[in-house]
Amino acid sequence: MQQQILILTIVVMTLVAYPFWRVVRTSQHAPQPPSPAGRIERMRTALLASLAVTGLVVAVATLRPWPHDAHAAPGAQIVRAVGYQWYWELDTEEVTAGRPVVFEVASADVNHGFGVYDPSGTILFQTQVMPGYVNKVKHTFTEPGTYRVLCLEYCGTAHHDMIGEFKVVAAR
Ligand SMILES: [Cu+2]
Repeated sequence: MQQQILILTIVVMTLVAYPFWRVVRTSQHAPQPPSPAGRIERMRTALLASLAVTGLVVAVATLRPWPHDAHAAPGAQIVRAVGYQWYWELDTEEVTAGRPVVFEVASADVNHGFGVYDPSGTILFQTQVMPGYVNKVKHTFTEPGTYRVLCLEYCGTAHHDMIGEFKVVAAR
């Protein structure tokens, strides 16, 4: 499903970008009046181009460890989690550090957000929890401890109470 969404996103982005590209291409063919501010224009163009390249590089670099590319690697631990108003049900209470964990997350009722926090309360990753979908997110825990799952999508009166827990234990 995520693969199809990615392909759809790229296709739609291409369709949206095409008219802009056409306008830019067409405007370059129009005769340019001699401009005293030509140097500034060139600098502006260079700045915009460098910003675009920087943005692309940063986006690709930060998405490289793509957490949603959660194909079950050999040796991965699978944790199935279901969100309910207002609690989490995890089919595993303990995972092992140093081996990838694939969380398969679903909802029994409304939209929730599956946010995993380390023992110090720092969020590690999150994924959306939607009725009718199983979203996968992969993470390899390095530190043993008690981790918490908090709902990150307002889902009703006891949303704040929606806290789950699991343990990460050292590899034996
Ligand atoms: Cu919630």
